[in-house]
Amino acid sequence: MAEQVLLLDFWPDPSGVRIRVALREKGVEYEYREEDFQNKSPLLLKMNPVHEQTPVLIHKGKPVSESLIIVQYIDEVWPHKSPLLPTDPYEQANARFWADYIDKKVHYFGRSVWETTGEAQESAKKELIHCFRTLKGELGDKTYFGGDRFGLVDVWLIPFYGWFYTLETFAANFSIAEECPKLVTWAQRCMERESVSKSLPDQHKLYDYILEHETGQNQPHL
Ligand SMILES: N[C@@H](CCC(=O)N[C@@H](CS)C(=O)NCC(=O)O)C(=O)O
Repeated sequence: MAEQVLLLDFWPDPSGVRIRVALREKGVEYEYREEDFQNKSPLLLKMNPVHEQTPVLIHKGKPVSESLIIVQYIDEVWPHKSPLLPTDPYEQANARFWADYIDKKVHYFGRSVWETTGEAQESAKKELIHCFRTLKGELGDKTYFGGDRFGLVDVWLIPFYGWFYTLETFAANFSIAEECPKLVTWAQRCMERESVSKSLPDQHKLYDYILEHETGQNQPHL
């Protein structure tokens, strides 16, 4: 492997999905190594001693951690194919704003849907739909959040498309396609990209994982 790119990852993790998508968009060959959080590898502990978390990208022996930092690093190291971040500083700040929004809101309320029941779940569903509608407003009539080009915000949001089946199964009377058809159309468009379809975990496998692990204690939280 000419570039010596190794990804320490955990298959259901949306942060890891982003790195896989970004590397595939760039056509970067990489070695994938799955982590076991019950028994973290010495390499993970050495490469990310501060957080001891995946994803970690190890490039030429040097580690880069935190998904937003990793994706920006990938964009800078392999700038020629499919730029993911806009070059204009304002547009770049705007893309980072939406990535931050997705991390804080979509991730949080998405998990709340399967972690709660009753009124709390109803409230999480409403908040999540509000987030999706807000994002739909940002997408507008564009092909991608990045305009004609698939970019950072698309990379940030698309892993959650893999959660839709789980969310709709955990919560009764919940159809994201009915609530936000435009967002589902955008996601389906993204899924036509090999970088995305090859990187997202199977939705049923993800549901089984969440059902088994994410409602208990002491498990890694997605
Ligand atoms: N802010 C980090 C979050 C990474 C993260 O949450 N990783 C989880 C994946 S499940 C993890 O490593 N959990 C194991 C642990 O915290 O011990 C990023 O964006 O890369």
